[in-house]
Amino acid sequence: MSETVKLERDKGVATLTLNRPDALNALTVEMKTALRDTLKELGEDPEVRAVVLTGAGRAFCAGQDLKEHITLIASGDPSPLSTVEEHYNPIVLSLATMPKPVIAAVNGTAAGAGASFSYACDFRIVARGAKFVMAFAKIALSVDSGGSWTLPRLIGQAKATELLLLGDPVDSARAHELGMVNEVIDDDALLARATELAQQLAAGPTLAYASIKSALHYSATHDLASSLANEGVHMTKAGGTEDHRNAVSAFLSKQPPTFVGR
Ligand code: T3D
Repeated sequence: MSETVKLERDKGVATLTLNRPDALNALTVEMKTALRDTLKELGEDPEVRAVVLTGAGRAFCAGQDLKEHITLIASGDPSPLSTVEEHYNPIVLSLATMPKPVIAAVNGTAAGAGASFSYACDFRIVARGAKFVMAFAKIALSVDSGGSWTLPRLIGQAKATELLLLGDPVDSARAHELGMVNEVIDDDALLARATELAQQLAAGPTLAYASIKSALHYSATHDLASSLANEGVHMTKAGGTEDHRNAVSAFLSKQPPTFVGR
């Protein structure tokens, strides 16, 4: 795999580290391709039951690598025109719809598509020194990587509009107040906390988590009646799992449940 994305596995937890620290983990074609393909593999791997996404060095991810971007545009290469479709969209869909929990361990600045990646994850555990910058309009771009969908759902339309139009940095304390992030942690304890949460989730009912994620996504764009029907489908599926049967038996015999992810 490309050196620009590091993958480590420990029991059920896969940790992906964006690894171009000198460029604040800005996204090149090589890195976007590696991230897209690795996320797909992790989604399909039953041994992986939780994923952590983080960045090497002082940033989480500065979004599109603008040096590569401008070089490609200047050379007449058409690939910048298709990168949203080819890279950003599949990456975000993998993060958001992965059938297992995904945690963004936001270790530092998250800008542009880098910020949007974190919004697509199920949890954002954030270093005290981190900040979010919706940098798109500052360089006369629109918004991508799902920021127009996820951000208003996290903080409401008015604040999302403000962040996207003004592009001012939001520090970790403000992000927590706004409801953008789940936890703010001292910088040097961030990865340990994100890993602890990932291990807890990896020991959980993976198929039930996948169903809950899917039901939440469905209900975001459907009415109550359709969402109720969809919940019924998921409940039937979850009710048929080994984890459900074992957890109910454990509850009735006053024992802690053990989840095998099936
Ligand atoms: O075609 C398409 O659809 C394109 C898709 C685009 C999706 C996007 O993500 S658009 C948004 C792209 N990202 C940005 O506009 C963010 C640009 N960066 C910044 O605003 C700031 O650098 C940060 C807020 C991220 C961090 O600020 P600070 O003060 O901590 O660091 P710095 O000094 O600005 O940057 C340090 C180095 O990283 C510097 O390099 P140097 O001068 O030391 O050689 C800087 O150029 C480099 N860097 C930062 N961001 C990027 C970058 N290099 C390439 N691309 C970047 N995005």
